[in-house]
Amino acid sequence: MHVIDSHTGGEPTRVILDGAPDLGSGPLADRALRLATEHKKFYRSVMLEPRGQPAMVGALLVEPVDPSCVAGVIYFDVDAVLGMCGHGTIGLTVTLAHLGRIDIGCHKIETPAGIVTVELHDANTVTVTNIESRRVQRGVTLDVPGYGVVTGDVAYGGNWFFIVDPSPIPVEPGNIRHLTDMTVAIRKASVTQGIGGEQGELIDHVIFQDTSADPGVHGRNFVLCPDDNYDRSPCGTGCSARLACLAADGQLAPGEEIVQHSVIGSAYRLSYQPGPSGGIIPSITGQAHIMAESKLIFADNDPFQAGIEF
Ligand code: PYC
Repeated sequence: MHVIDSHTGGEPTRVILDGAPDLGSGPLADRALRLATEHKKFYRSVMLEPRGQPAMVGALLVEPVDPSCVAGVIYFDVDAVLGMCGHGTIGLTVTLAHLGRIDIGCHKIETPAGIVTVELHDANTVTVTNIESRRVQRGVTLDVPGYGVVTGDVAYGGNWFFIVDPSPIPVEPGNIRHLTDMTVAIRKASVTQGIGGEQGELIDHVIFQDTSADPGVHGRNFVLCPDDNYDRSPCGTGCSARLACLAADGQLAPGEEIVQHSVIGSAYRLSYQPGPSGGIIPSITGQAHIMAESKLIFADNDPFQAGIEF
């Protein structure tokens, strides 16, 4: 299996070029469901140690349905198949350029959540124009065992987010263990208390939004992903969901740009335009760097052929 690894603001993406199971040729959402239900062992083996690393997101290249797209892609982490992935799309775009498959300029990429547009500015810098994003519930209270009542918004940005602003814990690297424990407890409470998307979709990510002392920086976030790892980048789909909340609250005007930092200090530039269905169309600009071009080997006599499971 040939893969190319990149990182977007520290958050790794592994683009799978070959060697994956055949998912057929229907809509990407159907192919993503097939990956989630029939090929869990496959995608876990690519993400788990020793071949993968914590927080890594896989990007499986597939044939797009829409021929105007340069690629189709299905994203996943070790525990879930994702609707969309912002940092992964920045990493994928830089990888496609590295492979010589795209040039500087605008291109379309098909994902299970819909078609997104990417603009490659230079070898590392990409703007993703995401699918329409929206806030679906404001000021939802959750009773979180061990932590008490927590209030947040439910919003969609290609994945489902519970966003707590202001963060109850300062968003800084020294607090990552504490931030992880509390956000995991919040996600579990959202499931047991039936809080999710309009169609009962599960909250798969939790965001704590903090202020930033850095001049010109709007804020610093901590984003919990489905695999209980935190996003090293500011999370493209999470920033989309958060932009939808800022827009709904009248706190950011269309076209106004802000800089969002992650807990480790990597940056995205963000803005939005009004969407056709009452939500917003987010733009996320960030940078990715290629780290490795590798061939993964899954030898039959390898005791950890399927990865380290416990
Ligand atoms: O950037 O959208 C994102 C993302 C989702 C999970 C990890 N990163």
